[in-house]
Amino acid sequence: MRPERTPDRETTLERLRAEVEAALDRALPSETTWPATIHRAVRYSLFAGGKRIRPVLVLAAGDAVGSDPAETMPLACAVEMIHTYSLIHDDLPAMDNDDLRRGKPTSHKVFGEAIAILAGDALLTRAFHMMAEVPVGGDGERVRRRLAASAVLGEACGMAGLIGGQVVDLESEGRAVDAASLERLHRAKTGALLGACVRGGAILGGASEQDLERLTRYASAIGLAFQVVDDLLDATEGAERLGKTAGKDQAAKKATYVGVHGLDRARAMAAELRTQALEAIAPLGPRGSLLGDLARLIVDRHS
Ligand code: GRG
Repeated sequence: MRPERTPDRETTLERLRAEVEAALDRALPSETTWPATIHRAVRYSLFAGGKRIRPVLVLAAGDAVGSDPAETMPLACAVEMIHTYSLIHDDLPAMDNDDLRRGKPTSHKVFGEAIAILAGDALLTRAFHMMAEVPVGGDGERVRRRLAASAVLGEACGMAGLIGGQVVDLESEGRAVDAASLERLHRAKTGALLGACVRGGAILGGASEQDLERLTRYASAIGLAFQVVDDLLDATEGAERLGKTAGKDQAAKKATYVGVHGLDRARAMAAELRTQALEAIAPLGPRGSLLGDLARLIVDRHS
């Protein structure tokens, strides 16, 4: 089913994306700043044309709880930096060894492995630096929320989340994986960071306990749906549309939803997760409309 999105909502998502682009640009030194190589490498990957789903999720979660975007933008930038670092490192020869990302040669192909590793490290470091940039003597409640959101982010990209998922993903190559292990792997590798976008955005926006619980259920569903759809796209779309090597999962004997459940079942699971996400935020009414659009976008996307 095609997503139902009104021109107004399309425009809102486009506007949020543009605001994220501008904030990311402001958050980083120019390419001529010393030492220029690292700034060129960081900017090369960060501005290579990512869809910006994660930062827009942060802003949408804040919007759902009535937050000013200025409160959630530092986290929006931080998650995109962390996501980009994970892609740069994932593409390295020691990991997935890929030549193409976001439609361009991968970082190590352009800058060499050492600088690609450092570009990833720089993005990860700048992400937490941004979260810590609260004016000294500033409002205590804002500091408390920043700390809480930073803890959520740290957990999501740490050993129980992104890193742990990547370790299990590497260890699973060429091995039979059962459905429960596959779900756990996907929830860690992909779902944890997406979950941190939603929960972190809500925390920065001052969500009530009840809204936070609803948004956590939403995040759990879209986090898994994102990777199920990624597996489907890898199996069904070409490299031109994806901007990365297609069919890689099967070639590398990766543990995927398509491999374990088959195409039809994987499609049905993605649709079911979209329904679960929409049900979780239904009590928010119009406040949750952007998050609803994003859930549809995540499941119905083609790249
Ligand atoms: C190296 C610590 C470390 C982790 C790597 C990101 C990752 C974990 C692996 C990359 C391969 C993969 C399938 C990751 C799952 C997350 C995912 C689907 C990334 C692609 O996200 P999109 O589609 O990409 O949002 P853009 O380029 O649009 O931002």
